[in-house]
Amino acid sequence: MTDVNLDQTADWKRNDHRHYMHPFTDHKELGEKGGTRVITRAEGVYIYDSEGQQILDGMAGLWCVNLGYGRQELVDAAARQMQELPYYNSFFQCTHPPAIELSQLLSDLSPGQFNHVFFTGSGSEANDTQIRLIRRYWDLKGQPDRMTIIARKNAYHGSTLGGASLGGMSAMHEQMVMPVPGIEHIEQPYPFELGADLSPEEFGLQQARLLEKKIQEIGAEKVAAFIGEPVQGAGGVIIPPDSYWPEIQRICDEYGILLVADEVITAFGRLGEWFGSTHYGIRPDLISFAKGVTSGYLPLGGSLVGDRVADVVIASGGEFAHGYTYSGHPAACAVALENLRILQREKIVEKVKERTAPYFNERWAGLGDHPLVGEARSLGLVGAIEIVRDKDSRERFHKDQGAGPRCRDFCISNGLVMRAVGDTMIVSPPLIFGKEHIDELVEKAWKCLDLTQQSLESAP
Ligand code: PXG
Repeated sequence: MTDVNLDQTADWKRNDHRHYMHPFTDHKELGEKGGTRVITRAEGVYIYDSEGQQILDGMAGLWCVNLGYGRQELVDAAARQMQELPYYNSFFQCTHPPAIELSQLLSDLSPGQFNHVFFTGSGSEANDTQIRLIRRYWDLKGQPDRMTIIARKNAYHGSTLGGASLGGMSAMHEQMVMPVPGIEHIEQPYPFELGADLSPEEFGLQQARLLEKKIQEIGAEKVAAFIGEPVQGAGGVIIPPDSYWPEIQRICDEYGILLVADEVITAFGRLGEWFGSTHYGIRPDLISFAKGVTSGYLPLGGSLVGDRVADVVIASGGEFAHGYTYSGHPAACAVALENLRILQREKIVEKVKERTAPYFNERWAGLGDHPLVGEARSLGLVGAIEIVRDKDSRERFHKDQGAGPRCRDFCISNGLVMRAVGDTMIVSPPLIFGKEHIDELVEKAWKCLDLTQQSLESAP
């Protein structure tokens, strides 16, 4: 049990407010609302704050702590590696065992066309790497005019200049003086928001064909690649209809453009497969990964480079002028190796597919009966609920009423982390969730929806 020291907590909060600039945070508003919650420790699927509250982590940290907290093997792997070789680079004709072994294991675990890995420190850097690889590929192919990368609105591909430019977050674009040129966005496959009365099958095809339309508009000879998350995570767990991805694959094949799957969230078991691409039956040329590769214990990301690209970028010779100090960091690679071996040894991906996800999907769907819920959707171990004023018309609450943020605040004060994306509530629990955790998650979510409804009625 954490020692509860309220003076220390007040001190932390004060200094946090004074000195610590948080990611994606309105500090003025945060200060007015009483500041941050100080998380001091975690165990299994629970986090604990400095005031002694136990909170069920429905988000696996930030979509990453897939094995849960407190896995001693991961701690030992990091400590052993730090003792032996805490750092060395892979530039200048050097390498080291953890990076070699991890690239070999990732090649074994990924679909057959992947035999090379480029390591980065994060998902954003992984997507920046994809931009560099795509441009290098088309240059070497003698088609340098293939410059445009097509991405989607409301996609999240990171916060570096490249990642944010690929992403389709308008709030981020508004703050960017210089987005990377040559990136175009098409509308997303979001059935609840945009599907109107089309069948899921029809809507999926319609949204995929926006890619074809865009390619024709730009001119196929100028299009380099399409990038998408198999399931959009930060955008609100947007699960495309089954017809969507096969049609995207058909279009990429027909026009010869590269397909990039951003699997920063969906890789390593999240959708019940090692890669989300496998769930949707697509054959990407490049895959971005991060987060779950180390269960978040140390930062690591990368690009899986498919043979189509590797055969050109590597085999043509010449230097690929790209790399980071921490590309293939030994301690991060050692943790990733141990993390992936645990997933293999304990058959966690198989368990998610056969047991955990089916139970989660069934219980989560039950939230659709709540009067405030317009839709409860899930796939594998990601889920979303849409808060609405009217179930039939899907009418939303007024933005100023902040229905989603209210619900999120009720959740955390009732011991549950559930994120709000506008009025869409989302979860992505650790893959080690048991039935009892799913029951606790769903029961707390229902209770907090009740509290949200009461509060919207009493103070709209
Ligand atoms: N691609 C995807 C699909 C992601 O979800 C990134 C790239 C960038 O990864 P890094 O490691 O650079 O953060 C992400 C990250 C949220 C939230 O609010 C989601 C992410 C990051 C921060 C916040 O859900 N995803």
